Amino acid sequence: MGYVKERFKAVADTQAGVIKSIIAEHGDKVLDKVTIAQAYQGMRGIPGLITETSLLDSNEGIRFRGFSIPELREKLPKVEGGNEPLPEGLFYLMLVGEIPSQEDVDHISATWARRSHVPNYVFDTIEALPVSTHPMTQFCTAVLALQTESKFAKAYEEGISKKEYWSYMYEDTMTLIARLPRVAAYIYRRKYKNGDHIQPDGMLDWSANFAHMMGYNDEGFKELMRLYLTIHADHEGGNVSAHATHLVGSALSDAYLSFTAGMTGLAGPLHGLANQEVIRWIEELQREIGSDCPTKEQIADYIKKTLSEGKVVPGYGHAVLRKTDPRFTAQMEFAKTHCPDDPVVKTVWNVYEVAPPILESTGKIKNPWPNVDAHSGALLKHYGLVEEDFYTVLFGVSRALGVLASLCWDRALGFAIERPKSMTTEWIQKFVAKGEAVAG
Ligand code: HAX
Repeated sequence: MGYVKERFKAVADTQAGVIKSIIAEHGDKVLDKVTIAQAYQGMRGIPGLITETSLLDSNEGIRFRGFSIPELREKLPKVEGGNEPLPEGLFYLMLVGEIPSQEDVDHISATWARRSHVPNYVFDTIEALPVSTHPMTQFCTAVLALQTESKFAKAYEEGISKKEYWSYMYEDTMTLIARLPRVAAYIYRRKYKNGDHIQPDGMLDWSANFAHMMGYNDEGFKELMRLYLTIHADHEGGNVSAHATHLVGSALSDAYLSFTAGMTGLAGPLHGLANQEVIRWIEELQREIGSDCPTKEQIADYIKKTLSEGKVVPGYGHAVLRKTDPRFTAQMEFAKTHCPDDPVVKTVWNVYEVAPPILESTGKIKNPWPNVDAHSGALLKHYGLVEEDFYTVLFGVSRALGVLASLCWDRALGFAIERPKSMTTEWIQKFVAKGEAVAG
């Protein structure tokens, strides 16, 4: 067993003991009430999930094992001469609960490089789809094709004890994460670069190798990838991609099946596809105004037009956050250092100045501030990655770190199959009429 796996098992065993006594001593304590409005409106704010890897505060933003994004940028190991955190380090932190050493991060980089070989039939499966297929559909299909490699599924079929589930889930997690950049880069080169593929470079870290296989060797882009793949990794457990992965995993579906479920959710425009939508919205704005750098007045008019057409302003709003997303701020800081004069970046910053008061004035949008997706496209475009329908795949590669680390935790803690209670409107009507619960 590798030493990271051993460390994970040791902390998970301790945590399992803590949870056991919490349930024994406090299991019948009530966390919150659930209103009828919450049941109808996306279960917003109902505390009903345990996710150990990160926690979201609506005003402060995400913390990974207690560390904010600025703290991670400072404390996580970096490549020599680099300024941005290595996502390998964040994965270790989410799994083990401590900031890793440089040696730990190098160990994970090397493990992922060693496991990154993708079987040819996965590429054949991708090739069976029309090139025009959306990259997220190609990505989900490829992950499903990889499922034939699942160690968990094989072991389960052969018959294993519940106590061993975590070990096979861990192995699948490490292999799947190792292979995702190769799969994603293959889809990128297939769709946009005439199938002119680039072989991996096992000496590079996970993000730099991904950039290299997509065909980007600029050091600034590699740094962007390290930051991007770190900040998109996790956003506690209730968001669609994390929850879908966790839900499907609770049926003991393996890492490949569970992660595919998360990715089909990430592909929705109200979730991960918003990064593609933001850049399209900005380009439409530029086209309509006939300028690369529309004025704040022109942007304001365009936002009002978008709202009057009954559309959302992509990149703004959030189900939980009520302030500017710190993932937006981290990208803004990166842009200030690397590309402050880029016209798309400047437009993103101008939208940031103009949009919140307009969105707030509608009186119904609960969070008028930008989310993670409002900035990412402008940075990618700056480095030449202009194919915006690929952006959600990048998000998906990063999201694997959080949702798969969480799946390892789910199996190590022996979490139960998820099965909340649903009701019909007739049930609600009877409940309201009687003023008390009616047996379902
Ligand atoms: N533009 C226009 N209207 C918006 C809006 C926006 N950016 N954000 C919210 N609203 C509207 C909602 O559509 C809703 O309208 P109706 O009452 O007519 O249905 C109303 O304001 C109240 O919504 P809310 O309670 O503030 O927000 P929700 O929790 O329902 O939804 C969303 C959160 C993120 C889905 C929403 O803000 C949105 O659609 N934003 C634009 C898309 C986007 O950026 N998504 C990415 C979110 C981050 C993420 O998951 N990234 O992966």
